Amino acid sequence: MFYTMDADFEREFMQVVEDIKALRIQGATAIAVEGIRAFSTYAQRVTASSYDEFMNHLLNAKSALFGSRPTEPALRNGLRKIFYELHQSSDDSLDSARELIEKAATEYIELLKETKKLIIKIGSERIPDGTTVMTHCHSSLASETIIRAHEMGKNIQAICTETRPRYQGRKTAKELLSAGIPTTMVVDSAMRWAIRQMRIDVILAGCDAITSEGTIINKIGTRLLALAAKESDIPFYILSSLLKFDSDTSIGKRTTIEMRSADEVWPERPTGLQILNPAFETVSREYIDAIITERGLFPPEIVLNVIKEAYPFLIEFNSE
Ligand code: RUB
Repeated sequence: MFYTMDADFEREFMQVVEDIKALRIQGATAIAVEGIRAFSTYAQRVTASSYDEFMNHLLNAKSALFGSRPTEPALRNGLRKIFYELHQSSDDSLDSARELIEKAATEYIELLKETKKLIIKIGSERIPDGTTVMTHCHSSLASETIIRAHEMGKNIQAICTETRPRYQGRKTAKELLSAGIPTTMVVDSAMRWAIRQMRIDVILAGCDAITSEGTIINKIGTRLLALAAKESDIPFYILSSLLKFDSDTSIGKRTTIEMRSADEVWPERPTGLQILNPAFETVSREYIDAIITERGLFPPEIVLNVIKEAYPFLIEFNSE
């Protein structure tokens, strides 16, 4: 794919792509931050004898990142922002292109970090004292929001799911426990049971993608959790930066749901057995009480209007 396959910087870049694919870098926010950082570093180090050759290298790097996790618009939006700004610039010297990329990448990473802080602040306010909070998989936003509520002095108990086949729930359990929060884990198929039996007061889930209809996409099992929450009338909140908007959905495309390897489920499976391992699923807006974003807490129905106002550039990107 690259012209200089043996260069150290290129191997380092491809290592980040592999780490994202293998979930060593996991969760939408971390994927976006590390992916954009790797792209910018690559752009600083790749050599080229012309602007066109430089752009070819960048386009290859962009498509390697685009292909790493197909359900991650926050990463794609950062890359699109960088290319958008490159196209807007009239200066086609390599030095100024590199500078522009570094600046755009840093701004985007800072924006993601800033949105995260605001979401955690709003989300932790929403968790009442003396409650049991449930979450699914590992979302840095959900985990850190629960921890913040605990640090505010609220008496919080947590329930998390195991999250097969890659057990991201263990990461959540370890983080919550080491923050001093009494935590219980259930297997995924016990999520409804837990809601019925364990007096859960509120559910917080993360988000990988937001569509123009206000549907959100998160780890497989999230819709089941939302359905079970509806049945028992438990408030169900999604924590998400609006930078996770999939702008392609506003021109009629559907968000791709990543299908992962059957080996993650059963490496030594019997010959002929087909295993499906979808990584994510949609949750329709009628199951979500509110989305908690950097622009506040509101029902998913109005998400497109809020995104248009907050980040008009996200809407322009759908021409890619
Ligand atoms: C992780 C997952 C998380 C979101 C949000 O899936 O679904 O809830 O990515 O994460 P995977 P964050 O383990 O397959 O990456 O809140 O950290 O952005």
